[in-house]
Amino acid sequence: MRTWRKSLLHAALGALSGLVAGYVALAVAELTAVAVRPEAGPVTAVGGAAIDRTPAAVKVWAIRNFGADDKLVLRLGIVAVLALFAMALGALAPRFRRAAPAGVLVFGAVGALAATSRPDSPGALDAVPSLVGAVAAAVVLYLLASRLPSPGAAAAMPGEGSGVDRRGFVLGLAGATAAAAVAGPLGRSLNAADAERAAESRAGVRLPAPASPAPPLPRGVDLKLPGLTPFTTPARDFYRVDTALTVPRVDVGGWRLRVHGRGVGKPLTVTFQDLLRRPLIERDTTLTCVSNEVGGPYVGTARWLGVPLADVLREAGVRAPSRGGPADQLVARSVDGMTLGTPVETVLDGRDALLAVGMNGAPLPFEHGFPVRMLVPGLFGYASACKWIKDIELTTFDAYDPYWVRRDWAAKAPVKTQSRIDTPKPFANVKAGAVTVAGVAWAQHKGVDGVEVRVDDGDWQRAELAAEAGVDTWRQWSFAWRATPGTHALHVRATDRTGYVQTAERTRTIPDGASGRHSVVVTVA
Ligand SMILES: Nc1nc2c(c(=O)[nH]1)N[C@H]1C(S)=C(S)[C@@H](COP(=O)(O)O)O[C@H]1N2
Ligand SMILES: [Mo]
Repeated sequence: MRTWRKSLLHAALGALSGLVAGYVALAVAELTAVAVRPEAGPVTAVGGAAIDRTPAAVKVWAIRNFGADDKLVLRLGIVAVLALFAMALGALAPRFRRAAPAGVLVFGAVGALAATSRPDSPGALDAVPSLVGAVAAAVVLYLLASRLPSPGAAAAMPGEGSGVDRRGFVLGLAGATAAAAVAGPLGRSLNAADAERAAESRAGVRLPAPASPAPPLPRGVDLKLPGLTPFTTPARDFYRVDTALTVPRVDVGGWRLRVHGRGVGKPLTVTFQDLLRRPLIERDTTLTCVSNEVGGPYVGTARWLGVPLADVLREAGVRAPSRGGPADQLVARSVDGMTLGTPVETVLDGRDALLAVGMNGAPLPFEHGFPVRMLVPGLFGYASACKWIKDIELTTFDAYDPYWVRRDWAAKAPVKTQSRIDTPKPFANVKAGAVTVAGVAWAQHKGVDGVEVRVDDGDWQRAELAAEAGVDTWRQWSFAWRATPGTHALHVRATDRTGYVQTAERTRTIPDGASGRHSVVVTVA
């Protein structure tokens, strides 16, 4: 065999060794993470750290392009990058027998740093899975590479063939692959056992009937038109926005909520059962994300069951700032280290702020915050709706910036009055004549008073409003359009109960939510 061909072969075998070493690293790290905690696994840790450091604009872009799949795309990306680097290090390994395995350790260090830097990391222990995985991979790479001749030695190898210790290399490769193929799934299934326990604990939850049921929905809140979003969003269709790479699965038996901080005369720690023993209320409330573009999908309405947050705060001795309380910001912390800040005044002003335990008649889905989440009608989710909540600290806006505020989002974030055209869809082809234009409008805690539609540059015309469920929910609307042939732009605007007419001025989502009007272009034939 010619020398360059041999070198190529050795590099290819080296790359293969690198790939197997990378596989070993992930599998061993995953197994080690069982003993530490699942979130300390390198892919989850690096992904989480990446999310923490991603500029808001990129986050919004990722959410827009990948939707709920954004986390899967991130994971695949991390694994792909790791595989590429592992193959590159492997290809260098025959020539650099010691340096290449040392390079693997550098990767382990990156994983370890990422894991310990997460806001929910309890500390140095989180570095262990990445480091153990990296050491295992370095050993595998070193052993495999020593079965391959180094480029200089190749010519000097006696006899024919490639100069590879074939038996040793193949056995080593097969052995390492087999070990990883056992360790990885074993780790994952042991981690899954925790998730299963949490799922069982959720299945065992019996939600009591509310002391104050939701007011019955008036007839006609739901126009049930084809293409129009239903009034109540089924939990499986409810938008999901969070930074959690793996959905936290909390065993409700061990769950506690602590209430403490400035002006908390009587700090509390409550269990899930403690919450269920309190008088529960049920309310229909619309939740919106600050990252929702004009016309976007991150808004939904559900029937939430929960404990009035104001009751819990008053029991803890908290007073509103307007009554001399020393804390103006409530910081909610989740089990995954998220922090969200809410004005104390809003929670205590009489609106139905909740520690929610139920959504549409069932315990919260894991994706939406099981066992308990916060909800404050009238505020964007990032400033009020902490999922997987475990801690409430009373503090001030001056003293503390929560997660999103540190990333340049506004500290206070009331929902902006908005409206959306659901049907016809953008660029739809419709027949000339009677066409029903319909959508939803929201202005939580103010209420929607009117919706108007404009065709092209015509006059604003009043749309029909569906019945109103309450000021905290969205409202459907419809408009009977006499469509004439040609291309037309349909525009919508809402007026809320304060008399404010939705502005045409477009702003970006950051720092405090998009403004502007939704419009849809359709072709009429
Ligand atoms: N723990 C945690 N809670 C969170 C978030 C998060 O990233 N982590 N995101 C918030 C944001 S930005 C929004 S809009 C709502 C979305 O709630 P949903 O996913 O149930 O629709 O949750 C809020 N609560
Ligand atoms: Mo959000």
